[in-house]
Amino acid sequence: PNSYDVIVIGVGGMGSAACWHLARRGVRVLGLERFDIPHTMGSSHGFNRIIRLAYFEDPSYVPLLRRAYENWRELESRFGEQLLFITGSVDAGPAGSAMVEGSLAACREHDLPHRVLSGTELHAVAPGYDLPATHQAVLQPDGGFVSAERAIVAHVGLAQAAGAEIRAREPVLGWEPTASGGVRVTTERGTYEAGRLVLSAGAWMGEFVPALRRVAVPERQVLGWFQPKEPALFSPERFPVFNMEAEEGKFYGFPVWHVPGFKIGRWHHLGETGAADALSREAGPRDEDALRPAVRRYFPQADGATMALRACFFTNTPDEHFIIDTLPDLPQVVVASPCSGHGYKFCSVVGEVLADLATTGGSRFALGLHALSRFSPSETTG
Ligand code: PYC
Repeated sequence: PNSYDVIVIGVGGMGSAACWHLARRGVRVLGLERFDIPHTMGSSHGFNRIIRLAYFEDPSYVPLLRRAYENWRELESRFGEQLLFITGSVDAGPAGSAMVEGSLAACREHDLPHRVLSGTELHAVAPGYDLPATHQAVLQPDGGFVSAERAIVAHVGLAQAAGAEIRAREPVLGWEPTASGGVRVTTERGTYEAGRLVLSAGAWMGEFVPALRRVAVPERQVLGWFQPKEPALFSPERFPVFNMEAEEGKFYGFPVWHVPGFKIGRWHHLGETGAADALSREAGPRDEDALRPAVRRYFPQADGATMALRACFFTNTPDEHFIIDTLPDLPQVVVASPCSGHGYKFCSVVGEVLADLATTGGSRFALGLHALSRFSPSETTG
């Protein structure tokens, strides 16, 4: 009793996917979640998250992305509900900007279909956009969004059907390695043992691994939804998801879906970092002020009444690449902090990678970009 092959701490986007990929292999898995499943306290709420193939952050994400698309498709067919919505994606900014150049580099290196449009040309194709004529936009047809909250429900439901035990509202108090090379996890309700531990605790990562406190830093983020004057211009059929660099900051956004508003966020919003439980989850006029000028200038047809505002978390590494690794002296502990604001789309493949690391110690994907060894000792010590 109370003994498993793998315990997963944190059943959000990544943890739920890990539970499914472990359970489907016949692994005895326990998933522990401190909040509800799904919940609105972490990094996966607000209905949807962008997925895109022309990865401006680094072309080496593209193989992981290709597998992520395959796994999302498999998940939605097993779950019986559409989870992946293809709208095309736009990466825009002044010619020569990092986003445009990075997106083009990924397209060239991986031979991705794409078009490069001026702001005026983009407006002709997608009239919800009103970018300056001098801006460039890389339009890639495979981009879109994932139904993020429903995908957690899908992963958990399939994991349970395959035998996983998932416990919500059970905060973990701590974990320790055992003499036999496994782990012991203590919660508010009991003590459990397992051969392996997967830590996918999002913004609470540093509380479970103090060495990660400086390389997995929670940041408050706010999403806003604004009523379009002409909603048809912002429908998923006519409005590709976007990331853009502008004078006012870096923004990202979505067509109207599940809320009667065009959805927009600003990367690193107001720069508020701190411990997860200390960051406010309220959202108000200051947050709207950070978003409204970009709506007015670049999406004037969406500059209507505020429909909703929601705070959530990024968990940032210094280079904004992920952490997917085992702990240096504890190979039985897999740590996953694949966020830095752009991780959700990868849940379907990261769950598989975490299951590989927990069962075989390796992965068929090149994970060097996401290794803990890239941080200097001063970043990962007390
Ligand atoms: O991955 O496109 C993305 C994204 C934008 C903002 C946060 N994540």
